[in-house]
Amino acid sequence: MTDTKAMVPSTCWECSTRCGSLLTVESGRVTKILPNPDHPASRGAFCVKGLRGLPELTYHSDRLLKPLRRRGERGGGDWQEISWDEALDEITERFLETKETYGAPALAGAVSNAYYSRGAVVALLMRAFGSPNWMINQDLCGGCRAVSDKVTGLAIHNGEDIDNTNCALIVGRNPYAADPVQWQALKRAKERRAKIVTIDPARTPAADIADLWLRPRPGTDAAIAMAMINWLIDNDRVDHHFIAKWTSGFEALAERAADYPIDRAAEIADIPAEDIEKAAALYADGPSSFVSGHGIDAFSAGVQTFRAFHCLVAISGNLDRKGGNRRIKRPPDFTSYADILHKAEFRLPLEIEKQTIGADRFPLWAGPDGWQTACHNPTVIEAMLIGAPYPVRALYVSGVNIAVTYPDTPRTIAALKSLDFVVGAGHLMNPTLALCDIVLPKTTGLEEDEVSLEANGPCLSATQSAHAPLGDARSDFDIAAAVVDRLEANGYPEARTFFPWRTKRDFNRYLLGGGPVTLDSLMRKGFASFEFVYADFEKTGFKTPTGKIELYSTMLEEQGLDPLPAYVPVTRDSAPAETRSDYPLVLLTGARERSYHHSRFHEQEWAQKVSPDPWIQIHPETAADFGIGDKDWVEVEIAGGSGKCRLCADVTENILPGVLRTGMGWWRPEANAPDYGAFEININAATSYGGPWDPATGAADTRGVLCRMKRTEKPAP
Ligand SMILES: Nc1nc2c(c(=O)[nH]1)N[C@H]1C(S)=C(S)[C@@H](COP(=O)(O)OP(=O)(O)OC[C@H]3O[C@@H](n4cnc5c(=O)[nH]c(N)nc54)[C@H](O)[C@@H]3O)O[C@H]1N2
Ligand SMILES: Nc1nc2c(c(=O)[nH]1)N[C@H]1C(S)=C(S)[C@@H](COP(=O)(O)OP(=O)(O)OC[C@H]3O[C@@H](n4cnc5c(=O)[nH]c(N)nc54)[C@H](O)[C@@H]3O)O[C@H]1N2
Ligand code: SF4
Ligand SMILES: [Mo]
Repeated sequence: MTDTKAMVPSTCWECSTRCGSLLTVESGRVTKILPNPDHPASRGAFCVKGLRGLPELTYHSDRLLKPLRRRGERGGGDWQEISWDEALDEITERFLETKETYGAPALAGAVSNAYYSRGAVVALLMRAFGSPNWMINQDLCGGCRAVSDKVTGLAIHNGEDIDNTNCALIVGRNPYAADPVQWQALKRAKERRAKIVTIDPARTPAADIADLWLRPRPGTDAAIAMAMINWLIDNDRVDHHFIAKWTSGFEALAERAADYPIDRAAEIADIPAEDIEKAAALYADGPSSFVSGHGIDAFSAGVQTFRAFHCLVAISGNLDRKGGNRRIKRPPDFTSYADILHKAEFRLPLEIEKQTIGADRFPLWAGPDGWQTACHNPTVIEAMLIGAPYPVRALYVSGVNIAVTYPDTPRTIAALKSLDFVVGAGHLMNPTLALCDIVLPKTTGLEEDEVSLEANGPCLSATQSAHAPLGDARSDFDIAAAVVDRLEANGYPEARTFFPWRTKRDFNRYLLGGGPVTLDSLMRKGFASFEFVYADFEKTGFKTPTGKIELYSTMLEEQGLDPLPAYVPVTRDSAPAETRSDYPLVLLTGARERSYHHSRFHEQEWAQKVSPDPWIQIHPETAADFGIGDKDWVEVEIAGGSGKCRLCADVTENILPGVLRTGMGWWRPEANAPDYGAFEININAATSYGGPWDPATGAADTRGVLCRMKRTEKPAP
């Protein structure tokens, strides 16, 4: 432990923005966190979750500091402290028992966010047991854009070059709440008079700063993008040189886009035709940067929607151009967490990977050729409950609160309860950990080292431990490494293949490889810039079957899917008339708030003060129609959903009439275990995970769904 005062440069990892930080450490505690103005990606941007959320979580009086074993029935809340040896022995033994009885694929992992080490660590731990099954929450997050990006060949993940752009096209993104780095860059762009075009059914700060705000019917953005493509082609505003040299399928795209004259798109999206034309003209002036968000991802037409925008980026010549959308840059020899998942030396035999749940139906998403090789989550939940396509009987959960953040909470909780053995790693008791047999105490972002590649900047970042872990907390890496040691000792030497590193330091060194940045120099500064060039495809080409940007996607075609982008009519438009009259409203979920990160920080008093209740935005006309006043509580039900949720009305013109908009991730740490309000104020208690699913990713509709509401009482505290 450090006794004297020290300053540690680090990187906040409470969200994937990953802002550079400066930690003041006194007597073994972090006493102050400041933004690091020198960090090339975040440039001094920061948020309250990093400033207050992280230290208050780390030093919280209820923090989990010892491994726990359930006593009595699952979810009964009776826990016994045990040693790490007992916990790790039991986990290894019970997982091996399940493997013996049902086969290795009966073991599954669940984790969030593949841009942290824990994603790769959980996948490799499952592989060490011989199971290809692990769930990641990206089908609910950025999965549709990632698959569209991959099949089109762009590789632009988060590469918006806002500081050099003339026009930011913000679609389904609320950077004010979601990403302070992006928000600051947009404000700088505004100051130097770059144009801002925002497409969002809701009025957000990004709509307020926009030169042009398009307010479409939810889920209709693809029609707008197709009309913009058509306008660019008709008005000869495309980049002919780029198209001829670097793309395939332009003629076919042009023909398809001709189906979307501006008037037709305006009608589909219910916005003025001249606004689409203005948007196309502003974007065509360029260089333009497409700033996309979750508002057009995570729904059953997410891939096609992104395909339309991605083709727009390509034909306008904005790919990897200064001020456009930069491709992912990396230092030589660097291995990312996603690379590890695909590297030959860490793979299971093909016939086993083919058994990954969901690989048969969504091969671009799940299994050996899938974007991250993970499972199709709703099908895994189903397998837990009904034993088909085969039984899944044991689960390792780390860094994801699935009882709150997966759609259809009642079904997720039933699935967790049905399992033979569940282990979870985390920081505080929550509705998911409450249903575990063993709970493991996890280190926080102040107690662990991590290396990450930042698309912004671009640069490498280092998170570093400011002090030794509190109590007996351990990192995800150390937990997995200790289980792999036990597997090896128990006669499974092959387990080591998937986890060759003994310490996280070895692992971090492995990521940096023989490149120009050493771990010591990275840690000393907290970040490292590296050289990069724009238009790198001139040297490398594109990683698609044709080696070109595939406006016409051969990978989608091979799967029997539409190789050209299109507007796929929103699911609700084809619902039976009876359903539409029973559920007359449209619901958007997932609006971000600055004080919470999904289900995180709800235990903290400051956050509860900033945002005490889960809100739902309702237009004044809609509120009047339903007899609902501001701050009334309403009960919401979703067509095809399996439950209800209570939310507090925010009557506001910021949302369209007939559309309701709410957040997600609500529970109350102070409420009764094991549910902690997960059935009451959590929108996922009302959503469905059961499809329709995006045909490429299997993503379910988390927005744009039919719902109904009525006045209700405030839930008891
Ligand atoms: N403070 C905070 N920051 C976060 C998070 C958090 O929980 N808290 N979560 C992080 C994570 S994991 C993610 S994925 C990001 C998500 O952050 P964003 O990408 O910004 O996504 P959302 O807030 O879900 O939605 C953005 C906007 O899309 C709009 N929208 C909804 N439906 C449609 C539609 O059909 N068309 C269009 N054009 N717009 C639509 C919504 O009204 C909303 O304003 O935020 C990250 N940052
Ligand atoms: N209806 C609806 N559902 C949604 C969304 C929506 O918009 N609408 N958004 C979706 C999106 S975009 C996302 S990203 C998901 C988010 O879903 P989750 O990832 O489940 O969200 P968090 O609340 O951030 O939960 C993370 C959990 O991991 C723990 N944790 C944090 N860091 C670590 C770590 O380093 N190691 C370990 N072991 N644990 C850690 C935290 O304590 C917390 O309990 O939710 C999705 N669900
Ligand atoms: S935006 Fe906030 S929570 Fe996310 S990395 Fe930056 S400081 Fe941390
Ligand atoms: Mo997300």
